[in-house]
Amino acid sequence: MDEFGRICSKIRNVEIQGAENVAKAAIRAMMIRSDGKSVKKLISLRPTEPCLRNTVNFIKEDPERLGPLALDHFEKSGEKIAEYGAKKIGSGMTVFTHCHSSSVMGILRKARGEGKRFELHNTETRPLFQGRKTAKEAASMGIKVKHYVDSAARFALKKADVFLFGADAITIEGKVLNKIGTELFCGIADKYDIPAYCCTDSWKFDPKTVFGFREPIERRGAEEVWKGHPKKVEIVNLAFERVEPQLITAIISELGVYSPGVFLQEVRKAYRFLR
Ligand code: RUB
Repeated sequence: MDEFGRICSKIRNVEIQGAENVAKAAIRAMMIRSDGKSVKKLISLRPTEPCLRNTVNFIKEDPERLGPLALDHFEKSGEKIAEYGAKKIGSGMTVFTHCHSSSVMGILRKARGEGKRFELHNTETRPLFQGRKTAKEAASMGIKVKHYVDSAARFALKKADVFLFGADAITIEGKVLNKIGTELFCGIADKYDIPAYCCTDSWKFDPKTVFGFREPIERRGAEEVWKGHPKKVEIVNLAFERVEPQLITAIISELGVYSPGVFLQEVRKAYRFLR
């Protein structure tokens, strides 16, 4: 297997995970190969990833020249998201998060770097345990971490002041797709009046949804959940779920901090082809 193939298999098996990391890996892959077939293959690896599709489309005419511009976009956006998001965290607060989002990690790093002392409650995120990556990284930043099994999320969230989560896709209806469990936890946050912020680069917006394309939800292999499960038991391993905009306090992106409806207006202003 060559380097292109190795990157593809790491994306497929979630060794490279999180929408932005997947998009950045695709840039590396396209520096190696960017013919039509390779581009199609890259896009097919994770179906609920408009950031991957947007990035590939942005650079495919000239990956050598445009790849660095895309990376520069992610870097500058990340700084802005961290700056805006860190304002939502104060010393003595407890932050709740689910899965592993580089946008959320950037916010935690920034807030910690500003000298704020806060606690992180996070879920393990079955079946692939991305929550462990979050917990390890946060602990190495000097943040006090309490790690919970997914079904203890209500308990963990009730004690939190703010819920920060990432995004894989944002649709024209203002729905956010993120790791399975996110809408369940947003409903709990709503019940306890805890603000729930989606932290994301605007490249997660899926322009295809403007034309009535329904963002698909990736269904992954049964063996991730239960190896050797009884044949008569169907395993439903959905990677993501849709969060209704009413459950989202605001979307924190490089464009600013806006309710989902206003975020969409800002996206329209920022990307001319959507006007
Ligand atoms: C990861 C996940 C993350 C988003 C955002 O799912 O749901 O919250 O991708 O991540 P998976 P980022 O582990 O299945 O890829 O902020 O890094 O783009």
